[in-house]
Amino acid sequence: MVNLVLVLGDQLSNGLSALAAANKQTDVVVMAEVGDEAAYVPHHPKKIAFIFAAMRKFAQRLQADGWTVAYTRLDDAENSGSITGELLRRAAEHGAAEVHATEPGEWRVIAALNDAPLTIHQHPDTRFLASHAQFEAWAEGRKELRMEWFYRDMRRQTGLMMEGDKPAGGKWNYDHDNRKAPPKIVDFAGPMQFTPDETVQEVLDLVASRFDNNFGSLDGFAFATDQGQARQQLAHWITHALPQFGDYQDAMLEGEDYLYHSLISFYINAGLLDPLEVCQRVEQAWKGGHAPINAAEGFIRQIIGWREYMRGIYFLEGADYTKRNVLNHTRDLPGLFWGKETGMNCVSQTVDQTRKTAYAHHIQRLMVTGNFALLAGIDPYQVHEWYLAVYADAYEWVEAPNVIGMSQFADGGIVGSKPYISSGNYIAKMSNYCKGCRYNVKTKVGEGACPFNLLYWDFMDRHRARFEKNPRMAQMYRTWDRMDDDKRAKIISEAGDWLARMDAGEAV
Ligand code: FAD
Ligand code: DLZ
Ligand code: SF4
Repeated sequence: MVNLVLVLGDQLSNGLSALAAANKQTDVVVMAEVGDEAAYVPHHPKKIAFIFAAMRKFAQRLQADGWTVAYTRLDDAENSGSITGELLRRAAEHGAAEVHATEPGEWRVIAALNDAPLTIHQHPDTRFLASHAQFEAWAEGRKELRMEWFYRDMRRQTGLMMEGDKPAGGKWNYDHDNRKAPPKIVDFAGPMQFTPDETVQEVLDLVASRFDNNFGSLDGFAFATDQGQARQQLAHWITHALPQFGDYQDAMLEGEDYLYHSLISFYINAGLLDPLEVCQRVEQAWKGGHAPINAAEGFIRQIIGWREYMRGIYFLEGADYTKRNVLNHTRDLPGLFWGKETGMNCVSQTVDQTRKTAYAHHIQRLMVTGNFALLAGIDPYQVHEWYLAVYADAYEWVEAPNVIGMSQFADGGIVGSKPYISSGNYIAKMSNYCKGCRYNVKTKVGEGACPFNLLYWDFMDRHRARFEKNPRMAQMYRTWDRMDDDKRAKIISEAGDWLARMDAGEAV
């Protein structure tokens, strides 16, 4: 009996549960580059190129390892254009009875597999530390699902940076030491650059010819595209940047796209790196005295804490999560997210970097573009689709809770206890963007006022009923109330005018 084994573009892992459930001698692995997956949002060309190149190389590896692989290229004449279409076609071709799949990371694809007229076994995705049942049990009966408590359980479960049942160094969390303003000089040259080999070059030509109209540049593609290269990037980053990672985790510097960040989310999320192994390597570096505790703990928390927690929330909350909009924000996503000119240097730098690299680090995503979208009242579903499209590490299970939850507060406070909003002050403190800006961050209202300053108070005022009782926001409402009436009215009126000009397509 022949069965099929489905391997999706973000499931490029040796120990994948679908492969473990199959028989190498008799079964056929199905991998397919399909129009549906390439177009459910207008993905950045670098993201598509990365996924297709990594898929092709993973298929080659499986074949070398003795598997039979039925691989569909995007431009194959028989390509049906969808994952289920390809499964049906291959099932008929090989007379296959059933399909082994690993549960996809998106409700849309899970539903498509459930609805297909085939017997498809969706095995749990064991590349994560916490199963759905485990996360549900953790969430059960809690009033608030705070990441910190979940993270501590993950530390205990993995034993990472633990001394018996106590956290190494006596504290669970060293975040306090991870908020330094940007350094004068960044002594890390950034991620490794991998020259495209023949497989990658072929994909680049395909993507250039088919996805030329998508937002994003394909120029200078130098991502790792297989497990060996991804491991090299990890080792390179541990050697050269991990020691500084903690200190400057939240900093932003014009012209420094990467600072001390690891740039491994592309690889972990596609399956080329194993998250636990990554954390063990970082723990070893700390134990060997190569990196300070705040760097190692800060990094490990992102992976076994935030990453796992976000996935838990996505699957706990269900398929309607991306449609949540508790703040009733309805403004259309303005053109400046797609590169239209704006005088806001922080936004323009972040969007342009995104266009060039398909990457921005956490604080750029949260406190520049995300903060702006939230303050401006943009429809969170449109914001979600933008993030899903433009970042090479974006798959819905991780992107949606970060955007709908953490960044846009559209889930009403499941992920965050208060909205991540700030005036221009935060950006001025954590970056040098304001120096090159048309606006003045110190100006709160009137000529040249930083839009983040105007929009911040406008947001606070619009959402007073919801937030004024939030103890973490009460102080800001007191500050607002201390301003005289004229000033408050002027801020509201200028914010409205500024937004109207943006909506009308002016280069604000
Ligand atoms: P580093 O800063 O070096 O961090 C190390 C690793 O920790 C990352 O590789 C990632 O695996 C993990 N990590 C850190 N923060 C998070 C987080 N909040 N959620 C999940 N994992 C985390 N991350 C994605 O992987 N895909 C997304 O689509 C995505 N969308 C985001 C959207 C918004 C609005 C925000 C605020 C954050 C988003 N993140 C997303 C989280 C974070 O920005 C990226 O994981 C990180 O920037 C990736 O770059 P890096 O590998 O250099 O990370
Ligand atoms: C993101 C993506 C893209 C662009 N293309 C493909 C593809 O052609 N074939 C495929 O198997 N997977 C692709 N992916 C990844 C899927 O969209 C991803 O597996 C689902 O969204 C579930 O996370
Ligand atoms: Fe951004 Fe305001 Fe600073 Fe300009 S002044 S870079 S808009 S925070």
